[in-house]
Amino acid sequence: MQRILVTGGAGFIGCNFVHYIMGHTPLHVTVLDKLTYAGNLNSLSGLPAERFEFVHGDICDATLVESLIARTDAVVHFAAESHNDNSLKEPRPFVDTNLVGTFTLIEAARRHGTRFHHISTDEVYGDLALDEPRRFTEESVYRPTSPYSATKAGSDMLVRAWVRSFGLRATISNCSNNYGPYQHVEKFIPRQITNILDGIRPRLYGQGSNVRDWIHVEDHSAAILAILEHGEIGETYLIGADGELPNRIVVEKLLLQMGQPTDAYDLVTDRPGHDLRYAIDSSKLRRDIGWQPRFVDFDAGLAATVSWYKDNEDWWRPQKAVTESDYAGQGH
Ligand code: NAD
Ligand code: TDX
Repeated sequence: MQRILVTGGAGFIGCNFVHYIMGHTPLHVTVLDKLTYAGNLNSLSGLPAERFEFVHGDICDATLVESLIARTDAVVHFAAESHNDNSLKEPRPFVDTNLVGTFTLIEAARRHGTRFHHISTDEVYGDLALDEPRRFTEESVYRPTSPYSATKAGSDMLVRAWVRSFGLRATISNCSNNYGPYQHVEKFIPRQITNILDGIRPRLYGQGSNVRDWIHVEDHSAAILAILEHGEIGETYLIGADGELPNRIVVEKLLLQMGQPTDAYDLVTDRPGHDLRYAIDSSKLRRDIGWQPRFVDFDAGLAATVSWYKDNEDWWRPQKAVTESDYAGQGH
């Protein structure tokens, strides 16, 4: 394997993965990204031209996808519409990119016999009760609840069918909530950090009791590379770092770290259909591939993330006002 195609490489997890690959392998990386509101070329600045190429385009463009896959050894597919709140407002782009885009990529990959890794989410499994001892495993039943998670579930099913029917050489990973640098300010943690920096009180949906299972984005990148190198074709791997926390606790930690009273937040209108709790059992990945998370101290990871947003206002500032005015329109 010498050349990889990374779709969605100008987004949050994609760009972190590209930086990880540059630092940990000799691979050549081509990024294919449409640069939607969520894509940012500044996240990829300074990469060595001899090992990195950026292509501005749509994963639904079959001709472009065909030409790129013809000259690549493996595809790592991140590109997606990724935000639940947007999917509740305007689902169409989710169907186009997450379903038709994935279909377009796997059609080309099967024609060329190209190794394919599909990036997905724990949200395909629906949600868990707060007091349920069970966590999601690779055997859990698919029960997506939002337009976002339904289209991600559909894309997983397409990949599985292409493996079985056409011999596509694919693996799938379903990861829990990521945090770290370069995450769009629409998402929970960067929204609250940049709100506090701007003197706006953090906004918790509902009662703030929903639980998310946090993993540092660099641990996600390491897991993807390990699966690409050592994963078994046709297999699904769940990625998680045992980082379950209620949203309210995360906001209290941020307020404390940023020198504010820990009750200086507001409860706002809940998200319709808001999933209660996600929790990942990543035993298979740890056992079969030998991966382990390195960022196990959440408070330290959060503090580093706060520092990153303080030091990189130029990166997030252009998106902040439009994101907040969009949220205001939704009562959030
Ligand atoms: P993101 O929204 O930050 O980035 C998505 C990227 O895809 C952007 O650069 C955007 O321009 C690009 N894109 C969108 N539509 C495209 C199209 N039609 N053609 C080409 N490029 C297109 O998303 P993210 O948070 O980095 O998520 C990346 C992947 O990881 C997604 O597949 C998501 O479902 C999955 N995932 C995310 C999380 C999380 O916590 N953020 C957790 C598990 C899985
Ligand atoms: O202002 C907010 N207040 C709030 O309480 C925002 C933006 C969110 N929330 C809550 C909703 C969720 O319970 O915080 C939690 C996290 O919200 P998001 O950042 O929107 O993430 P989530 O809906 O959990 O989905 C994320 O993880 C799984 C990613 O956006 C998905 O792409 C990924 O698949």
